[in-house]
Amino acid sequence: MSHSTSEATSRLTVAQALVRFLSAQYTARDGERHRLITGTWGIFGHGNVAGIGQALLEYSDVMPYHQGRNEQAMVHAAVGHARQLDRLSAQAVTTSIGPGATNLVTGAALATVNRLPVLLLPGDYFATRPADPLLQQLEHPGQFDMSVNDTLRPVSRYFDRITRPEQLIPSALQAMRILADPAETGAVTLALPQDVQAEAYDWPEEFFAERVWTVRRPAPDPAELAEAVRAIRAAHRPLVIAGGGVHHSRAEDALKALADATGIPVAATQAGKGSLRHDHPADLGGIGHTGTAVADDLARTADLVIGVGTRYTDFTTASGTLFQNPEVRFLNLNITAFDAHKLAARTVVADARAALEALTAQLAGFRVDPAYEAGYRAGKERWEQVVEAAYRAGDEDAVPTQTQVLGALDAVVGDEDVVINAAGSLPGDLHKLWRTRSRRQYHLEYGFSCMGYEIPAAIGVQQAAPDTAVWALVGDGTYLMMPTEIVTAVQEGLPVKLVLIQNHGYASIGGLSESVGGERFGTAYRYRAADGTFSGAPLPVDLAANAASLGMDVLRAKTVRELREALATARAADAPTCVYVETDTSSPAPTAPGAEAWWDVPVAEAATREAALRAREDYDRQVAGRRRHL
Ligand SMILES: Cc1ncc(C[n+]2csc(CCOP(=O)(O)OP(=O)(O)O)c2C)c(N)n1
Ligand SMILES: [Mg+2]
Repeated sequence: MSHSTSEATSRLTVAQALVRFLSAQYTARDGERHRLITGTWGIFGHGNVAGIGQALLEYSDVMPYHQGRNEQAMVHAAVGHARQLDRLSAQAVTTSIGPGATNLVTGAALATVNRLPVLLLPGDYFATRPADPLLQQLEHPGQFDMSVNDTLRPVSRYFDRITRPEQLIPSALQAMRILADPAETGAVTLALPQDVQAEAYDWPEEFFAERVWTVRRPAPDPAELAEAVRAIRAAHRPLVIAGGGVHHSRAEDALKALADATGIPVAATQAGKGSLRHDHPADLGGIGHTGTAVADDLARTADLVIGVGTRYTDFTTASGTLFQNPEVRFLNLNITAFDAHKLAARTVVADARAALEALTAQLAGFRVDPAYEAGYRAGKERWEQVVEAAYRAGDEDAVPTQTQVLGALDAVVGDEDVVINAAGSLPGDLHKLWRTRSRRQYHLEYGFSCMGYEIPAAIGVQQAAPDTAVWALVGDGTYLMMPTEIVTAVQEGLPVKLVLIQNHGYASIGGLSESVGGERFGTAYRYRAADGTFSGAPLPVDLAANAASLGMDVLRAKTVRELREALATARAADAPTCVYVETDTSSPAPTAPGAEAWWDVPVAEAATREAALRAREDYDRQVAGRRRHL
């Protein structure tokens, strides 16, 4: 930036300067340039209507505006968008003061947990404080500089409050740095006091110049790489765990090259599934609590676990019980040192693609034992039979089970279709069963597993991939939590597809409750019965009619046959379309394969009820299997 006193300036409000600045930011990776902020979501109130709102109007030719219905949902849409675009682009979200701002907290946490960029622009109380308290202001008598926006601090990777115009320049630059940093990214918050938003200032012209932020690919350190190569060459039963970092880095081809050359098998976390195509001979599908039998069996006996871009959540490690080989060691390739060091691993702190390419080059001549390879290939074939059995529909005129819904969807999707889900019983079923055909097809938000993510995320993905079929899979509980953005899809003419599965409550938490001695307490959507429990008839809600009332085309499918037809119609539709299906939950035999590995949900250590006492005995047995990897 020039420091000459005669530099050109523009007199703009802080809000105008921010919007104009954001419209000139770009990322670059692998020789391609992308708009960093492709659009701004907004819900207006007194805290942003005259500042940011006026600025978005003034700059609507360079900054697209999207209208949302719920602030949390706008963040979900932005997160879905950023994920689809490999974090090379993001969206901004502006809100009013008070409730509009606090509605961001859940979305911000989701973004930060999943390492996905979003720029949050909540309004804030007057910096000049002429008439406190203003509408919706929380007064803290002992901490006068506090506002409800401070709730965003712990869930943001960067937070600043712009209390003077000139503060915007360094802060906006820092905000872009974090958004574009593959190791640091997440929710970035610039809280904007409403008087400051409207204040004019003479901005140096250079502030608005096009700026390109390199999304770097740090190469592995040679010493770390040499250690990694030595460890792999010495391993007898190596296993790769592919995490979300593989996708973010676009490292799928590099991973495939490693698997092709070495025969090392690849299991995937929820975020990493699809790193290899499902039919690649080294792809073992999901790992951990919701993993496949072949992946979890290998994990139990692996002597070297190679984590690539994974955070090792409790689902992946089966709460510390999965890796049972007494000799097991870990080697982690990760762009963040924090994650690389988990499980006392050997580390390669680097970009996933750069690290995988370097490893493959240096592993020339190495291949796993043929017996090991033949063993996991046989296990993979056995698991494919499990998937077939879960998908198969015996009677086309019967009410489908949930796994038959997935089977019908599997038959209708194209290779590039995107399937979105976040919470309920679907994440487990999908992790075990879904046959992922392309790198961005499997879109599971499981870092925060937030009910309500799916529909708004589908909008954000559809904006990023206009010609792709985008499916949001939601349970009835999830639908009831956040159906609001259907209206946004209708308004924008985005042909998102919704598969709405009605099973009258929480199949997921109901099953979990039963297994931990909770006797399904509070997990069914039923009338309160005479004995005071929710064990009456299912509630008479008609979610299909609800979706139709919000403007969706709705297809009700009562049988497997009708479901197939409805899914095919939805896939071809050019308007937002909902396929509504009530699933058969009456069959005592579960249609989804059971868990292959444990998950730690602590059970009551003291109870009067038999179910809890029995569950605790099992719990104590499981805990005894936990290992500490040092
Ligand atoms: C916002 C939010 N609140 C609570 C939970 C805990 N939770 C996980 S799954 C679930 C029930 C989901 O019900 P539904 O969407 O009907 O799916 P189903 O379990 O029936 O498959 C709940 C309450 C969550 N994940 N997210
Ligand atoms: Mg349900």
